[in-house]
Amino acid sequence: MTDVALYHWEPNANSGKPMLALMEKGVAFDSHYLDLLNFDQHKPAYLAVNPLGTIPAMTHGDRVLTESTAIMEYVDEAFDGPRLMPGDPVDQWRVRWWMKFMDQWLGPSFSMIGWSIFIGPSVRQKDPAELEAAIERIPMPERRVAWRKAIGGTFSAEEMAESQRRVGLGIVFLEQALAKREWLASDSYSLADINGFNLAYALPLSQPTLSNDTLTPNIMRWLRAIYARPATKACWAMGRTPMAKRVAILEGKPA
Ligand SMILES: N[C@@H](CCC(=O)N[C@@H](CS)C(=O)NCC(=O)O)C(=O)O
Repeated sequence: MTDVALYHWEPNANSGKPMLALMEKGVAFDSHYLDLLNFDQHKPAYLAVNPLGTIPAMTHGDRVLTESTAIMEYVDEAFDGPRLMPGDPVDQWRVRWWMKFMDQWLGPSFSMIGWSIFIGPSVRQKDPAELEAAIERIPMPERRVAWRKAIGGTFSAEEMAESQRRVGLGIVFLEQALAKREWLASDSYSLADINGFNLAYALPLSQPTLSNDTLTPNIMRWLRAIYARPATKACWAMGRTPMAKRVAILEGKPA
């Protein structure tokens, strides 16, 4: 019996953050898989949980919690299990620095590339009238814009180039930080690592010329170490799409 329910899509980006935090803490939860490619997140049953129609959302008893990073912090505070926020104030600052950097600056760029190469091509063959009706049901205007661009393949060359530039710079920042310490923000595994893994787990596949064993050995070491954790393995085993299955690249031995 659990009074925790998580509404999520794949172990990836925002959905994967609370999934992995809950699993690291050993918190049992009822998993409600929403198929983002089938627009489940805009259907009345889910809008009753999160009227914004974005995933993830978590319920704990009668509390409804949204925003993936804030949910992770709640999970760490509200439940027993290994601490995912370090105790030292400077380490805490570094965890929050990375999470802000990833959520506000780097994550949206990974997301634009993912929506352009995976989400759009995965749905655009559906009936155009059905797609238009599905888009009209999206509560947030900015999400309607993202869906239209993904389906139409109309992210501009400038915005795609800017996203690629940010991803390239993010890889440099990650490699520099991971050359200094074992984990991203402190000497212990933390929410920053969970956040980062959700963005970066497929880097050696998605950005092979920028991230590989030769150019970014510390990122590769870090990704493999996170994927070797039992909670990560169990979490990514919940993936249903080819996107989450890309994590298998981390099973290979270093070159
Ligand atoms: N800032 C929010 C963003 C949530 C969000 O936009 N999630 C995406 C999936 S990663 C989503 O729900 N997209 C569905 C849609 O736009 O229809 C969070 O971190 O939870």
